[in-house]
Amino acid sequence: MKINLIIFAPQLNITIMSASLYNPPDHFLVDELYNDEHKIVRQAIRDWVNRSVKPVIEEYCEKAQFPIHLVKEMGEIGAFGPFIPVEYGGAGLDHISYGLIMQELERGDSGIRSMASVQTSLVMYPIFSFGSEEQKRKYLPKLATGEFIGCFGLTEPNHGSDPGSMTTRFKDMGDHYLLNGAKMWITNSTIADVFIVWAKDEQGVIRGFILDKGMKGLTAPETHGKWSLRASVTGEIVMEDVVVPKDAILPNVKGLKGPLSCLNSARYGIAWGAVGAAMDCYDAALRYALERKQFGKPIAAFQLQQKKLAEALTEITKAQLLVWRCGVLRNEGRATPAHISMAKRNNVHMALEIARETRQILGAMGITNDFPMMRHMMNLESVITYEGTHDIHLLITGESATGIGAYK
Ligand code: TGC
Ligand code: FAD
Repeated sequence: MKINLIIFAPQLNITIMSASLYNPPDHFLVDELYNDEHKIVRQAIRDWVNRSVKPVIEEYCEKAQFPIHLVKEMGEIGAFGPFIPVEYGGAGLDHISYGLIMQELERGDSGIRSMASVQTSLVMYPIFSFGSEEQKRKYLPKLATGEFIGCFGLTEPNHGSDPGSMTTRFKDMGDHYLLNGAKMWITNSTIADVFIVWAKDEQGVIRGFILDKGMKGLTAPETHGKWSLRASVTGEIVMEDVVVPKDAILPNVKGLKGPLSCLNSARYGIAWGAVGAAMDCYDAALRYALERKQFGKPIAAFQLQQKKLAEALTEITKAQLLVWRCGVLRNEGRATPAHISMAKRNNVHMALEIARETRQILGAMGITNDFPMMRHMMNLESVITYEGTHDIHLLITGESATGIGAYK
C-alpha cells in the first residue's frame, strides 16, 4: 500500500515519497507467515514511528540528544515488555510480535529501538525471570508504561567481550550489601530510574541487583563524543560503597548465565531491528532511483543500480526468514543462543552493507540528512559492536558448529 503523501527535497527538482509514509513491498510474501495479531501490532508501531519518530529523529541525532518525550508514548503503544504477561503490565504477546515491534522501531532509528530493547530485554526480562514476586510487582508495571526508565550494566572499562572477568564486587555486610565497581557504555544510564547491575560476590559468583536512582554512591556520568547512536543516551555506572538493601538482589539466578540469558532476548530483538533499518534504506533508495534521472533515464534503469537494489531486496528477504524462524523457535522455547547469534550477526552485517550500498545510489544526496542512510550506517556501527561483537557471534557460531570454543 502506498499512501499518497510526498515530501519535497529542496535541493533537487524532484519529489520523493517520504520513507515514513510508504509500506514496503513484500517481495516473497513473507506477510503470509504472520498472523493477524502480528500484522496489527506491526502496523500500529509503524504508524507511531511515522508520526512521532521520523519527523524529529534527524534533529535529535544532530543535537546528540535522546528524544525523551517519546518514552511515555512508547509505553502507551506497548513498546516496553510486549512479551511480559499482562498481570505485570506487559502485553502478553509472542516473540514474533516482539520482533516486529523492534523491526518497526529500528526503521525509525536504532537508538529508539535500543531504548525499547534495553527496557524490555535487559531490565524487564531479568526482573520477570529472576526477580521475586515483590520485585516484579514493584518495577514491571512502571517500566511497562515508561514511568520508570531502566538500564543494564554488564560491560566494564576493562571487560567488554569477556564479562565473566568483571571486577565489580559486592560484600555481604549482614543487613545489607556493599557494592563497588564501574560499568561503561551503558545505554540509558544517565536517565535511568532503575539499574540492573551484575557483580561478583567474595567467592567470584556473579549476581544481579536492582538499584534505584539516588542511592548514595551511585552515579551515572554521560559518555560524549559518539558518532553513532547519537539519539540514544550512553553513560557509565559508578558504584562507590553503595549500600544495597538485601531485597535488591535478584534471588533466582547465579552465574554468567544470568546476564547472558538477558542478552539472548535482546540479541533476538536486534536481529529483527536490523531488518527495519535495512528496509528503510532500501525503500528510500528505490524511490530515489526511480525518480532521479541521469543520461536521460531514471538511474533505476541502469544495471549497476539494479544490482544494488536486487541484492538488497534478496538480503532483506533472507534476513526476514531467518528471524521469523528464530521467532517460531523462540515461541516454542527451542531457540538456542547459537541460533540467536547467527541471526544477530547476519542481520546486522546485512543492514550495514545495505546502508552503505544504498547510500551510493543517492550519490551526493546520500550523505545528507534528507535521507536516512548515513544515520542508519553510523548507528549500525554500534549495533554490530554491542550485544556481542560481530567476531564474538562468529565464535559462538563456530563453537556450535565444531563443539570447540575458541574464545580463550
Ligand atoms: P561460558 O563459559 O561459555 O558460559 C558461562 C555460563 O553461561 C552460560 N551461557 C549462556 N547462558 C545463557 N545464554 C547464553 N547466550 C549463554 N552463553 C553461555 C554457559 O552455559 C555457562 O553456564 P554454567 O551454568 O555452565 O556456568 O562463558 P565465557 O566466559 O567463555 O563467555 C562466552 C562468551 C564470550 C560467548 C560471552 O561472554 C559473551 O557473549 N560475550 C559478549 C558480551 C556481550 O555480549 N556483552 C553485551 C553487553 S550488554 C549490551 O551490549 C547492551 S547494548 C544495549 C542496546 O541495545 O542499546
Ligand atoms: P572488546 O571486548 O575490547 O573487543 C575489541 C575487539 O576485540 C573487537 O573487535 C572484538 O570482536 C575483538 N575480540 C574480543 N575478544 C575476542 C576473541 N576472543 N577473539 C577474537 N576477537 C576478539 N554494555 C552493557 O553492559 N550495557 C549497555 O547498555 C551497553 N550499551 C552500549 C551502547 C553502545 C552505543 C555501545 C557502543 C556499547 C554498549 N555496551 C553496553 C557495550 C558493548 O556490549 C561492548 O562494547 C561490547 O560487548 C564489546 O566490548 P568492548 O567494546 O570492550 O570491546
